[in-house]
Parts: sequence; C-alpha cells; structure tokens
Amino acid sequence: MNMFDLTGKVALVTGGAHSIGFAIGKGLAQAGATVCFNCTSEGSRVRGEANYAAEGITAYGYVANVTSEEEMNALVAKIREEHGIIDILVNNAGIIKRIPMLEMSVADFREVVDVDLNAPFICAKAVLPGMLEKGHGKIINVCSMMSELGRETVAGYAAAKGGLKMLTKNICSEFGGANIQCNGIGPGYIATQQTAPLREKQPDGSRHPFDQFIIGKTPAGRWGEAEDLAGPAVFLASDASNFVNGHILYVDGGILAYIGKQP
Ligand code: GCO
Repeated sequence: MNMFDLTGKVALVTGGAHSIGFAIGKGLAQAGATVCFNCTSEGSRVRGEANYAAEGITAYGYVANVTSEEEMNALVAKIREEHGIIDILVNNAGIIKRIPMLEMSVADFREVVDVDLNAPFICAKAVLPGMLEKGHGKIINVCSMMSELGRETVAGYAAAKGGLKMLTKNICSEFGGANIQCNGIGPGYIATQQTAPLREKQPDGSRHPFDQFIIGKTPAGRWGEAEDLAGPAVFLASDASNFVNGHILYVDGGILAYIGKQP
C-alpha cells in the first residue's frame, strides 16, 4: 500500500503551466494524478502542455482567469465532464508587485489581492460542491514567507498571502467535518522568474545584495528550487495527510526558524 499514491485522482493546479505550479503539477502527475491546469493565454496553455509532455506527462491545459467566478465555475464543470470531479485543488496562481507603499496605487494593491487572495476563494468555492458530493477533497493554497513576515515594497502581496493563510484555516474549520483537508504550502525564497529581479547580478558581476541576504538568512545556504515543493504537495494531496488540516507547511530551507547571520 502506498499512501502517497494519487492514482485515479483529478487535480487542478492554477497557473500550473510553468515554475512552481508546474513543479507541483509534475509531482502530482508522477504520483498518479490526472493533472489539469489553467493559465491566461493560449500561448502559455500550449507551452504548459509541452512542458509536461517533455517529462512524459499528459496534462490538460485550459485558458481561464482565476479572478473570474464565471470562468472558474465553467472550468470546473468542464473538467468534471472531461476527467471527473476534482479531488485536489492547488491554488498556485499568483502575482507580485514590488513597489514602496507610498508609491503603490490602490489599483495595484487591489490587483494583487484579487489574484493572490480573492481568486483562491473563487476557485475553492468552485470545487467544494464536487468535493462534498464525493465525500473527500484536498485544497492546497500556495502561501509565502510573506504569510508570516513583512518586507519593504510588498504591501499588497504580504496582505494577500497573510489572508490566504487565514482562508486556509477557515476552509479547514468549515469543511473539516466533511473530510476535506485544506492546507497551505509556504515556499521560502525559490529561484523562479518571479524572484529573478532579486537575484540579478550587479553591474560589477557580484551577487545582488538581496541574493546574499537570502543565502545568509537560509540555514540551507541556498535558494530553493521549484522541485523542492513537489514532495510536500504530494504529501498534502494524498491520504498520507488525511488528519493534517489547516496547517501551513513552510518549505523554506529553515528561514522561519533562523534569526539570520551576524553581519
Ligand atoms: C519578495 C516576495 C516574494 C518571495 C516569496 C517568498 O520578497 O519580493 O516575498 O518574491 O519570493 O514569495 O516566499
């Protein structure tokens, strides 16, 4: 018996065409799940399916905007028709705007909260009726270091990711009795396109000060790779975690445990 086996399960990974979402989708597929993902353009849908195909995986991409209740309801209905009721939802799609707070427009703040917090509510609401019908379900919210910590320039992102942590606990509270587990994964600093500006080499070829800061702040002494999130995602998607609920599993190389190196 393999308690991590996801054979026969249908997963939807929002923003699962590339980066962290892709690494999670790939992990779920390798554990046996049928993986569906959505993205915002036909181009990334095609590229996303090709990314999976290059790993020998058939994944199913759809164009749908996570901030639209109508589009996500339609997507969930379509996946049900084509593959079955969704067993696993990974709320991964997210954006960041790094702008000092006094320069940040309310529109920018709202946009970040819309994608990073309102959308997970919309997507969870869309899949929960099917999970209730089926008598089980797993919702995994991709949180952040910013679910716990603040940092200059990321007011919208930190507010949304802190909110996402609490949405996780609330879904757990409300649906735990229906055998639905809602947990979060909190990536530390992961080398992705989103964090590329924080790792850009200086004109003199030296490391970006933020890059040095993160290496010093991470007991593991490195940035994470998107693949580091696959195992934790498989765990939270599988029967191995059936009594784990409302928990945020930080996958951060130890950042949250460590005060940091003395300069
Ligand atoms: C930042 C943001 C993100 C982080 C990530 C940490 O510091 O700019 O926090 O870009 O990479 O979400 O979990």
